[in-house]
Amino acid sequence: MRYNFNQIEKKWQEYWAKNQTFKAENNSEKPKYYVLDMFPYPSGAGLHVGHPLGYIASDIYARYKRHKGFNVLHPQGYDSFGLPAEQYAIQTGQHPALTTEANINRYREQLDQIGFSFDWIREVRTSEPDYYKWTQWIFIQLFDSWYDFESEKARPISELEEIFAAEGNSGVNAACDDDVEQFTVTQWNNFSSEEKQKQLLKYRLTYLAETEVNWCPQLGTVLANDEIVNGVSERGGYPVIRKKMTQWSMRISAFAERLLQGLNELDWTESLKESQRNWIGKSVGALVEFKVQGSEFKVPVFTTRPDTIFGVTFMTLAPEHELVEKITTPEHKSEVEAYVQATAKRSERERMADVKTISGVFTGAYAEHPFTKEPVPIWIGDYVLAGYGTGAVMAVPCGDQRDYEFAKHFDLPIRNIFENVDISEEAYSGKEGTVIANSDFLDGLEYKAALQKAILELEKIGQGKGKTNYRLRDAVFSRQRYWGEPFPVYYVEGLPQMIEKEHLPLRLPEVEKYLPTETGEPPLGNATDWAWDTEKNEVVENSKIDHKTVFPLELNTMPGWAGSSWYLFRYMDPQNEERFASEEALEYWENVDLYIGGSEHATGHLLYSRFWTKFLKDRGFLPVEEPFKKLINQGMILGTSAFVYRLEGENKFVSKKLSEAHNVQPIHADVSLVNASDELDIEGFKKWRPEFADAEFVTEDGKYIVGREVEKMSKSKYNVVNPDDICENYGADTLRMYEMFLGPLEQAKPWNTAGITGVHNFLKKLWKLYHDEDNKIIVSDGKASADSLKTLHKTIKKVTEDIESFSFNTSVSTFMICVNELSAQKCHFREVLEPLAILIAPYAPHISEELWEKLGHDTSVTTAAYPVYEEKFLVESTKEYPISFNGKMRFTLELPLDMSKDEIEKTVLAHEKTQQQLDGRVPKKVIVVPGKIVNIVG
Ligand code: ANZ
Repeated sequence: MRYNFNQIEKKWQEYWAKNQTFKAENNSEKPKYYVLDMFPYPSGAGLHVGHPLGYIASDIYARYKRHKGFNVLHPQGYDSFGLPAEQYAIQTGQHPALTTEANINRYREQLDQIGFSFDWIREVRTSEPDYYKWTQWIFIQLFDSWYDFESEKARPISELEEIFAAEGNSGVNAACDDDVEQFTVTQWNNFSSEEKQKQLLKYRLTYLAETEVNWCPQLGTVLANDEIVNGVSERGGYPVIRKKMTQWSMRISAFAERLLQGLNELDWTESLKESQRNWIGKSVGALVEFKVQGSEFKVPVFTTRPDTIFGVTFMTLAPEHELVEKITTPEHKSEVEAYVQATAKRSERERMADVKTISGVFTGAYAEHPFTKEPVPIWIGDYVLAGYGTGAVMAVPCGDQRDYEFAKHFDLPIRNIFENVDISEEAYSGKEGTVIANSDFLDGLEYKAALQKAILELEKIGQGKGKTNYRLRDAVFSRQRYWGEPFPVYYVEGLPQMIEKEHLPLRLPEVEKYLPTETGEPPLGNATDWAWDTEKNEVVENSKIDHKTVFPLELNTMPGWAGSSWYLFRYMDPQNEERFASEEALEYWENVDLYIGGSEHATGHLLYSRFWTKFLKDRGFLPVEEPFKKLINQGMILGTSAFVYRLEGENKFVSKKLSEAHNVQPIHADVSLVNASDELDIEGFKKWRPEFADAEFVTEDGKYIVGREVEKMSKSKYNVVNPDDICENYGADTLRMYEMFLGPLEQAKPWNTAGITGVHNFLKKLWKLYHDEDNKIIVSDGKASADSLKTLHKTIKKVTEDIESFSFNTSVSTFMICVNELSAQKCHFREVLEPLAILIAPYAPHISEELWEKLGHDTSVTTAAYPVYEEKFLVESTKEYPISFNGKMRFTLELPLDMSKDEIEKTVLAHEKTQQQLDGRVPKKVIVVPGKIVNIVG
């Protein structure tokens, strides 16, 4: 074989590892550039060809930036805590650390084969104690902080204590729990230390609270909103119910406005920014207070439409609203209780998604309209969500569709207060109009003016004020799992205490079983040594717990997103034992310049890491406010599944054509058992699964033809293509270029192994340009032709533009055209082939290293400067003149563009073809337009 890719690729992979070619320096004269991939969860299945797509794109860019003179940081690691390893441990009893380690080793082998330019010295693993020590440390910092809306930043909790001791809490504008009560300086000073701790917990950025959570019984854990899809768990598809539990939460809602504003500075796609904006869900409106008739109670509601206050004909509370129990009249009690119980079974998502079912009950109580003082019946209904706004609405059937449907259904009054809104129309919801409600202050006002005026009047009577609301909820941070970061927390009298920094990491204990305990405690409840000795500052046996010096430790662990929220900073200085990263490293690298990963992280990981970054910046631990400056989502690579057709109830398969005439059940066949002409390897298929060993096959012309369908690439669909096989058969350089060639990076595209030979042949052709028939290098030092220089420079121009705009698929085709042209020109000149080897190095790094070495270099091609495009090679120096006789074009003639008029005339007349045309006649006139035409008359 002339182009021996297996040998070449192995050689250079070893060279890069040995020479630490991709080691990034933490200070350098060069400008810095940080390219990051979303690090993988090392699953047992290994990588398929869909996984490396984004890694290849970022690797091309990282390599390109090195050629361009940047000090590039391009690290890789593993998000190695998580559910699958734990579930495997439950099934097999194998420690998750062992399976994780084995999976990581497999991933590493696969990644190494593809020739990535990762700086492996900086590898991080979120499940390693020297990493999670800092995740625990960040948790402690959050516990030690509160959010001040005045200065719009997180501040140390000690400063809040000082404020309380100096002026009480009435002047504090902080993010806090809803049930905070006001206290004076004297009251604060008289609080016991326990009471003080309880008060502070209501302000801390991570806090313990009884919250309504998404509980998944089958998984035995709480899930975050973004871990639930269509009402079931994203992982496993199990039902999720709502349940009250004491949980650690993160006060991310304090950062809502900054998370929203920060988006404006980011170079992310609009669609991604939009999904974060929706998730944050800012609404500007008012808080209006309704008094409950005949009681002390008040119902606050959040509305975006205070202008509709005169259209209120009833109120609706969420069934979970705390007032429901208190205001329901005895006659309605049993009906209300039954309804509350029934709705508890439905998840919030389900309730939001369901716009058809109308259900609710009357509480028997009435509120008083703030202006008209008329009685307003109070209902409960599950279209009102407990977790949004105040969990109660002022219902306006003329302005809100759901209120309208509810009123219709229960025959409640509907009052149109708008001059120009027709509520008999189907979709009038959200329409704005001039108010005509017999109100002395709103009538005649248009929407905006009415809105402002209503708030003003509500403020006057002390029953309302302007309010901005966010849909973003605080994030539940506890999981009832084993394989996650332990909280650095022990409990004294039920109150959480932090373990001091110098005693971290708090290591995950050994347990017998990875399941919850018999009493329903999380798996850490199975550990026999899980108590904190505050004198020795170490973990001791549970039997030593005396609640004097030895205390119980927290049994929950942190969620999957803890470790991934800050990993980008650890890569900057991964071995640091004193700090999560040194100040110098953080100052130098700042944040990620280019981040590539899947779009499924739009609202989870990407929002949480922005939150932690802002927090760490506020507390002076980071110099930047945002983690990822530019972000690209790679599209999914789809698999081409293969189907065989089993006759209903029989162990007999019919070929594709015959399948239409029968009652068949399509079954996935492994794509490795099918050739490029869709023919099934019947014997292989029989061996593949024991139940098919005796199956019969009805063929077409002796062949069993499978059906094909494009689906998500996944192990369960037997359509995965293994990158190892591609590397073995065609080489990593072919794999890299082919993955890019498939189509635009951000689009979904099907994998088709048959297409790979085209790219492979291209690389062989590239090899041939540099070699003779005997596989000897034939590059010479002479002068290349103008054509070859033109080919080279137009390639430099196009490929550079393409890389800069992340259009990698079009660069691959540009390379193909370039190599075709140079081959046709028989160009073997160093002047052209040397720059070409550098140009292609980011895409096909192994072959270009080999060619570079053969060209006589003793340093890696990665150190070579990127070729510079020169316009002059593209400028035409000659012109193909059409030569006409009496206006008729007869032939063309190539002449230099700088020839004078006279010279052109002489040259044309002297040409033999002109002589032939004239056939002895003397032309009357010769018209020459330089750079355009020559016309001979006569
Ligand atoms: C009266 C009104 C009149 C409303 C009108 C709308 C139109 P966004 O924009 O999503 O913030 N709402 C408030 N809290 C709710 C809850 N917990 N569950 C369900 N709906 C709730 O929507 C705010 C609007 O949604 C509020 O304004 C309230 O209905 C409703 F012509 O109040 B509105």
